[in-house]
Amino acid sequence: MTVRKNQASLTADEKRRFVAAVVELKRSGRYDTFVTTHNAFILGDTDNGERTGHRSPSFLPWHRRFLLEFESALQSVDASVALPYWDWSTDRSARSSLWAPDFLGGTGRARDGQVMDGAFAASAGNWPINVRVDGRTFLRRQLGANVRELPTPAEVESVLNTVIYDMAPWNSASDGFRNHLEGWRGVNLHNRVHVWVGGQMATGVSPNDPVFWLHHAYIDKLWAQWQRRHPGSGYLPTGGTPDVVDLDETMKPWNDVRPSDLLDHTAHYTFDTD
Ligand code: CU1
Ligand code: CU1
Repeated sequence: MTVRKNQASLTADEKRRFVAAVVELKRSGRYDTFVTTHNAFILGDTDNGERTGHRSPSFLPWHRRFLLEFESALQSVDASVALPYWDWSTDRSARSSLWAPDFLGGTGRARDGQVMDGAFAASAGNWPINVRVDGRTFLRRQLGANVRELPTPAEVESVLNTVIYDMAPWNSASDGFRNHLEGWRGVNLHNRVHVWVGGQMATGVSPNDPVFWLHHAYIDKLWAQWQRRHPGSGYLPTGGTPDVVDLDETMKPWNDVRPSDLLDHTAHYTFDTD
């Protein structure tokens, strides 16, 4: 069984294996298919059709499935690898070991935001940005430049205490746990972290930055914590709602999985805190 660990407690060998598996997916071309899928579902989310990946109730199950596919791809390279999670509420500094050269590398240089160290620096030759929103082919970050502070543990607590999963109008204007976690309303957890990292992370092609997976692994963990705290609350809406994915409707692009299939993460993996 896959155990997802806090990235701060990974051994040097676990970090090395994770980075090597990510780089191998990039080399083989599989990595960029994930970036393309994510960007399509950012764009698709803003047209008049069904909202699936973002600004909708299925934000959490959509990303749970997306992460499962990525983790499975990593494990096809190295069966010992699991997705780590980044608890940005406690590990909240640009000097964290997360950003060290032996793991994800650090912030970008002042001139153009180019990441200069670690395996994902342009100079290391492993990490061309092929799926991009502009002409820049290098990984960029501006840690803490666009928003100063990452969410605090008290802010996380306040969101975990929200009782109702989601509510009409089931979008970025909704009250409820999903939208407060996603960040369009209230204290803003998920969106703020994307902006704090900056560079590609602040765009639809955010999976170009490997920290995307560690950020979403923590968002996924917060969903599991919320479920445990509110056993009487569940995924909403349960049925008959236009333009969003109801509990038993299938999600694009997979079309073989429903939110109701993804409510129990322990069918696939556990967290080191479970
Ligand atoms: Cu996303
Ligand atoms: Cu995200």
